[in-house]
Amino acid sequence: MTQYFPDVQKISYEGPDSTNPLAFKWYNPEEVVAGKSMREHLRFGVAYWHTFRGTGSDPFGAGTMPHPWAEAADPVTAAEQTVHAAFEFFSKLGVDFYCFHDRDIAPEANTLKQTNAILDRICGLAKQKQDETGIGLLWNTTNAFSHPRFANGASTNPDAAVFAYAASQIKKQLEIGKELGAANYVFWGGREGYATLLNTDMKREQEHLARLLQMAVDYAKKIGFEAQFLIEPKPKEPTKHQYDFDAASVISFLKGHGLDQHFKLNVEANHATLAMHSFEHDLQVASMHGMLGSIDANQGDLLLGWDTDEFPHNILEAAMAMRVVLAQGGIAPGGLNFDAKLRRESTDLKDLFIAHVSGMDTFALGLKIAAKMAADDFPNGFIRERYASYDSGIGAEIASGSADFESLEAYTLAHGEPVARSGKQELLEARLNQYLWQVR
Ligand code: XLS
Ligand code: CA
Ligand code: CA
Repeated sequence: MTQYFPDVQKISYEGPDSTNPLAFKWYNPEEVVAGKSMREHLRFGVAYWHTFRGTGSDPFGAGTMPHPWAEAADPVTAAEQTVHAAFEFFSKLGVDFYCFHDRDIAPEANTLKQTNAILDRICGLAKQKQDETGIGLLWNTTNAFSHPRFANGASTNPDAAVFAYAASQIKKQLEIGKELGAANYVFWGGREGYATLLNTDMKREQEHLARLLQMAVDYAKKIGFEAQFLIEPKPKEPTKHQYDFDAASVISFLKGHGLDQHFKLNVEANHATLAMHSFEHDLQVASMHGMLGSIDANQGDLLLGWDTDEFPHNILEAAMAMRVVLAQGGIAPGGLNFDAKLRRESTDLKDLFIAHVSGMDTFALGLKIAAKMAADDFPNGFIRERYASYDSGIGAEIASGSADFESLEAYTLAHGEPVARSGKQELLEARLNQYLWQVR
């Protein structure tokens, strides 16, 4: 069998002092942190589209990256070779999961029927590799945005025939997800949004989006596909106004259409920052509604206003993310998918491994920091204390709903001016830095 990465052996854990770029410094899969192995906490996944199909092309130039698996006379053979390369990569890296869109794993043919036949063939091979390696599908999803037919959206397209096409594609991907035992299924908005109200009936488009989601729920039930459904928010790109703007707007959309019990969220770091939120903010919004289902672990560039999908290396951001995950008791059946791509200038095949190793180490270290903070009740103890006035007396009456304007006025007249209490932000930031530098 051809090896696509002959110079890379299975990545092993060498510990924080290692200088080997192809070894883990922090990610030690069986090491137990806060009662569970790192592998169980982190559930890392590799994104098929960036890692095996992303060539480094940008609007100013062609691809820069060698992809030996894509060299074949016909696209179906290339797709088969890519499955082999992908599973070699997953096994050597030591991840337990991967994610794909229908159109990354198999090429599109002239008709939907032919395309589905190719998809079945390639996914049959993927299933065989899953069974051989024990590597599972964290989620699959549908690409209803790249083909020109989706230029004006998929389920929000003004043309019902395009809605029907997108629905047919999603139907097939739900069947594939069932076949491959996907743990989750993702709906990312693609081109579900608009550029100008001069040509857009926003209310109608959003109603159609809700119809599509309901049909997907119904069909999954019908075929017995039990994956967790996830919606992935993003505020802009490719459209100016994406309908799934951020966690808060997706949750209110789902609740408004009676769909919230069927969906959770797949929160991506770079999408949160494009929405002018911190990553931890959008995670917390999803989590506090019981709807944080999975994470696209990447990083944006705060100086660039687009979705740069960089590999995560910001330890502070990873620690704050893992704090939210630990507080809700874990991320399963979701996981941490590296929706991240190499910079165009990173042109060695080995860079793919180096980038994933660094991302996995970043989140493993983030997990350890977050676990240490949780064990010390930091900053949770401070936060609880800050709101303690609502635990008894007048505060408990407000929280339980038994207070009203008259009783609160009587309280204020009797007690006078509230005593100022410091929010202690600088103290907390200084302590946080101690955690970042002291964990081992
Ligand atoms: C694009 C999204 C996309 C989803 C899956 O910005 O991140 O890749 O994760 O369709
Ligand atoms: Ca992205
Ligand atoms: Ca994503």
